Amino acid sequence: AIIGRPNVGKSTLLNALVGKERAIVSPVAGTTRDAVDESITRGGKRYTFVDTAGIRRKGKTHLIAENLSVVMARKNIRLADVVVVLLDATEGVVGLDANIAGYAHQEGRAVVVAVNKWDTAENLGRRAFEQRVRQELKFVDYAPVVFLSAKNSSGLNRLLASIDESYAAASFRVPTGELNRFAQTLKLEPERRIRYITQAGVRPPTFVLFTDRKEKLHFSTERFLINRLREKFGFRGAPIIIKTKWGK
Ligand SMILES: Nc1nc2c(ncn2[C@@H]2O[C@H](COP(=O)(O)OP(=O)(O)OP(=O)(O)O)[C@@H](O)[C@H]2O)c(=O)[nH]1
Ligand SMILES: [Mg+2]
Repeated sequence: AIIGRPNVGKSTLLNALVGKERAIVSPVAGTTRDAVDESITRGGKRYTFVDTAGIRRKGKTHLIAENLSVVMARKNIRLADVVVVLLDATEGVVGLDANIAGYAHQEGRAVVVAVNKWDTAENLGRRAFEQRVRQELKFVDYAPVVFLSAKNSSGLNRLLASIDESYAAASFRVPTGELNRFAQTLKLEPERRIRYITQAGVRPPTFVLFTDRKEKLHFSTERFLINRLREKFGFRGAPIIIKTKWGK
């Protein structure tokens, strides 16, 4: 699913990926109302791309916590194997982009951050822009960042490669024996031992940790563990979920 604010170029990207004018493109924000999908086969793999309505800011009323665009986007996010969070290079990274990345993270999806309209912003420099992305989109620090121009169909191979990579990472399973040998080398908190760890699921990669203390893992300990798992096993593009259990 391609998600993002209105007018960042989601429909243009869908059309570029499928090689035809499937979705309506216009400079008016809010053009796409209903999700449009189209499939292609490439390198023996089938991809179904979903172009979604732009996510708008919450309305002024506080009674309705989420507007319809958010509800619809969340649904498309949940149904997707990989979420492409599309940014507009000409506008930089804004608060709403961070919210949108947050939805993808909360739903446990594999994520790729794609910076569109790079044809008009190349002078900004990739490294500097990626730094902005890292600063503003903290939730998805695991996501690869790619630069593209949907209008010129450039950067699409790199995007597809990142989509593949993130999906593979989200689907990766660490064998239990290897995982436990690795876990025994970690020092979590003083006087807290990992008795046993197992990967209970994929998409998203979910680990269940049995420890000897009847207490939730401290947030920083969880971060530490996630970082070590990433260092050792990759999982680029995928969130990692840790569940803690105790007892024998
Ligand atoms: N320069 C440049 N303009 C682009 C690019 N991609 C899209 N645009 C322009 O951005 C405007 C919005 O494009 P759309 O594809 O309709 O954007 P959208 O995200 O689908 O918008 P909504 O459906 O309203 O949410 C159009 O005028 C496009 O021509 C790009 O890579 N470079
Ligand atoms: Mg659109």
